[in-house]
Amino acid sequence: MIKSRIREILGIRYPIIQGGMAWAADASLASAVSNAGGLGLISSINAGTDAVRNEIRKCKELTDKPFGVNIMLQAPNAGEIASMVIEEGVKILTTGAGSPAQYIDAWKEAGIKVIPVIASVAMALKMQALGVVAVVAEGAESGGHVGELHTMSLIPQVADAVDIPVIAAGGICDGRGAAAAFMLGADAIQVGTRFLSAEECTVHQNYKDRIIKATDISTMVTGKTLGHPVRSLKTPFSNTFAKMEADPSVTPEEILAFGTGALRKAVREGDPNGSYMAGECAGMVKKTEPAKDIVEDIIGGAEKLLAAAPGLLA
Ligand code: TUI
Repeated sequence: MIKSRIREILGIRYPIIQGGMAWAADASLASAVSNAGGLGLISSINAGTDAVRNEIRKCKELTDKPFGVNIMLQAPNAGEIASMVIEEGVKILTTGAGSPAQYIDAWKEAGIKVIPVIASVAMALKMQALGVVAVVAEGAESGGHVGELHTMSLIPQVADAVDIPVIAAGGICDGRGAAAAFMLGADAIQVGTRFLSAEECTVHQNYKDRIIKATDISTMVTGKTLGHPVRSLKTPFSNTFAKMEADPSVTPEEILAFGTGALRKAVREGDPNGSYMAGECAGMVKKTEPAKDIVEDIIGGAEKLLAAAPGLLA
């Protein structure tokens, strides 16, 4: 068993949380991960606030284990979601793509444990000062919206800077990545991309097929010129997006309009012209399997490697 403060804080068996992936992380996936002993998360990015509310209610029926909600702070309905999770009695929140400072007092008053996703030491320190229970430090290997630092250098710097537990994210897909994250000072890991291939994940089959076919060089980052870098699979959509960004005659508004709705089209419809967000480790995802097998493979693999670590010494 891996020692971890996070297991006790969140009431979970294994120190693994599932990424709150926009449009993809719903009650089906979150309850499967929670039932497997990790922490499942429901994304706030869905067909509106009431759709997210429904997913929370469904999840309560599908598991009696702890689960949480991820709030994407740049979404137009973030404020509405922030109140709705209190009404629904959600106990654990992760937040992404910004600072949750304006909501923290209300959430703490409601007894909610808040875990912001951060991408720098400065942001980790700000969040610790707000009284959050942990941070997810997310390296730029991740899929979706990314920061600048990568996991290998981000995790130890954040772990040195804060006293609260650090959950490592970005590029972690199997027992080797998990073991490495614990060695870097993490208390737990967050995994996104591999769970996209889970049997219980409701993304379109085309999305799963693209992840399973991906190789090491299948992802790219677009959106830097817009101040919103996003890692996704290389597709005609992402190539066109990159070309538009490089063309001075194309305005940011035109690029944004081109990108609007592209993730939903990929996740829900399998549209070849959609945005297939995925992390660098997509190339390591080889098959569809139950979420329970994914959790056990990652944690079991890490335990074996950590137990065998003295064997690495001469
Ligand atoms: O939020 C994510 N990843 C996401 S959100 C998302 S939704 C989307 N939909 C359509 C187009 C684009 C995105 C897809 N993937 N990860 C968490 C994360 N948060 N990564 C980095 C950060 C972050 C960055 C800056 C957190 C805080 C921060 O602070 C800035 C500041 O100082 O306020």
